[in-house]
Amino acid sequence: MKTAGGDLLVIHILPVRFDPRSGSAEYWRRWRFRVDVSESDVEIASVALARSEFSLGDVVSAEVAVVHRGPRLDAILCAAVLGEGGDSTVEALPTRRLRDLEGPASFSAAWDSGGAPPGSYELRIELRSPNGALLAAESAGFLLGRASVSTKGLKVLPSTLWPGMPGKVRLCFANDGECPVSGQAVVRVFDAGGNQAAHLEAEVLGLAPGASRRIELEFETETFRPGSHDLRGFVLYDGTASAPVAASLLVVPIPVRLELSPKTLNLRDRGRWITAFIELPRGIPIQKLAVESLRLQEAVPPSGPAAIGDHDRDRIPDLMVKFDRASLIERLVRPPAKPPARATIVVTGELDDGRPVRGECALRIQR
Ligand SMILES: [Ca+2]
Repeated sequence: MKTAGGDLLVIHILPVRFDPRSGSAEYWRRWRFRVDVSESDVEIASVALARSEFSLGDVVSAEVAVVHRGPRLDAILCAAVLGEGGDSTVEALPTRRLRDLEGPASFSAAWDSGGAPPGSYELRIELRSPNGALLAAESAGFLLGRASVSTKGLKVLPSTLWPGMPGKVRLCFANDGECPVSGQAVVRVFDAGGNQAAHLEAEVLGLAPGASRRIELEFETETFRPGSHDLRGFVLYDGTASAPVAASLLVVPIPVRLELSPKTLNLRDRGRWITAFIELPRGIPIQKLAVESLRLQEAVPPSGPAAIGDHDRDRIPDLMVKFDRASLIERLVRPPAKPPARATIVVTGELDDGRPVRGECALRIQR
C-alpha cells in the first residue's frame, strides 16, 4: 500500500492451525518476518516448488517466474538452499546469466537433496545485475524428510470401572516417516453426551524413524457418570495429528453387596419391615453411604432404623437398613396378575459425594 511517507506493508495472519480430525488447535506466540526491499524494474513474481514436502534424497525443483518491465537487460540468477530460518547456506546452486531479459520469463531451479538431513529448508532466488547489485529476491520454504506418525492402538484398563476407580489407557504409535518426531500423545475421554470427561497428554520426544512407542496414562474417574464413554487417542506433531484410534469404556455405579432378611417374602406374614444389609467395596467406608438416598426397586425409601455392623462377619462393615415391607410388596405384586415366585431386588443410592451405587439380590416370594 502506498502512503505519503513511503510504502506500508500490512501482514494479516491467522496464527491458528486447526485439525478437524483431532479437534485440536495449535497457535504460535512468536512470529518472525523478513522483509526484502529493492528498487528495480525486475520482479520475481513467484518461486513455485513442485511440492511443499520432499522425501530424503529427492530432487527439489521449482519454477521461477520473472517479470521485467523496463528496457532489455542482462541479469544473473542466483539460487541457494538455506537452512531453517534462512540463516545458513546449505548449498549454493550454479548461477545463470539471463540475457536480454524483457517482459515475463520463467526458469527452473533444482537441488539434489541427496545426503541432506531432514528438516525445513528455504530455496532463495536472487536476481542480480552483472555488477552484483541485487535487483529482486524471493524465497519459498519446504520440508525435507516425510514426517508421519501412525497410531496403532488404544486400550483402556479396566474397560469397565466405577467412579473413583483409577483408570489407565495405553496408546501405541509408530514413526513411519523419515525424520525424528516430537510432539504430544493425546487421549480424550468423552461421555455418552459427547462432553469431554478427561483430557490426557504426554510429551513425545525424538521418536526415531521406524521406532514405535507405548505410552500409559492414568486418569481419575471420581466425577465420571455411569454410561458408555468413547476414547480417542492420537499424536500431535508438526501441526498435524495422526489418524485417531478409538476405544470404549463403560462406567457403572459402585457395586454394593445386598443381602435381604428374610430371604423369602411370605405374602401371608404380617411383618412391618424387610431388612437389607448393604456392603460397599473394600476401601470405601460404609459411613460414606447416604442412607436417605437408598431405594429398593428405585422407589421404596428406607423407613425404619439403620445401623452399622458386620452382619456377614467378613470384617467389612455393612449397613443394616429397614424398608417398609408393604411398599415393597406393592412394587412386586400387581393384582390381578399372579405374584411371581421370585424377584430380583435392586438397591440404588449415592455416596455422600454423589457417586452412584447399585446392588441386587434374589428374593423368593411365597404366596
Ligand atoms: Ca460385612
